Amino acid sequence: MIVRRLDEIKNTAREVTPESGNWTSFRLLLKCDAMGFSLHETLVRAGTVNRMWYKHHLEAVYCVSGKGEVEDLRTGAVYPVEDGTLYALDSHDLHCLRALTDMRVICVFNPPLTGREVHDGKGVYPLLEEERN
Ligand code: 9YT
Repeated sequence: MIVRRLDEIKNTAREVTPESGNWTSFRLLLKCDAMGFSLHETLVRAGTVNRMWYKHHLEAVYCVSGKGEVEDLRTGAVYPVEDGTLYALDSHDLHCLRALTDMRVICVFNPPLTGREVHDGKGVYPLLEEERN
């Protein structure tokens, strides 16, 4: 059994902030944990606009605090996101998450992230095979 607390992974390699500073993600479960998915708590900072396209991954995002909106960039549909809202990118949807306040979201990725992925210019994470702890 794996038991892990957020405060144990703060300031470790499992805490990731991109160069933009738009968000910080705490990777509670990664590929190396061999669960078949990764699970993250992500703080998305107020006022940020985050265009993402997970070409290689499915992602589910469950908001537990804050307010924002997610736009499906294919259809133009905009959905409010707040405590209790889930969105699932079941079609590798190109999307944009706008945070109106600081938001805490719980994210699940399949296949799991290794923890070393960095968004490219299109907001895509590459598919990485190697792991690190
Ligand atoms: C929903 C969101 O903020 N995605 C960007 C970061 C992602 N949650 C991650 O890499 O953990």
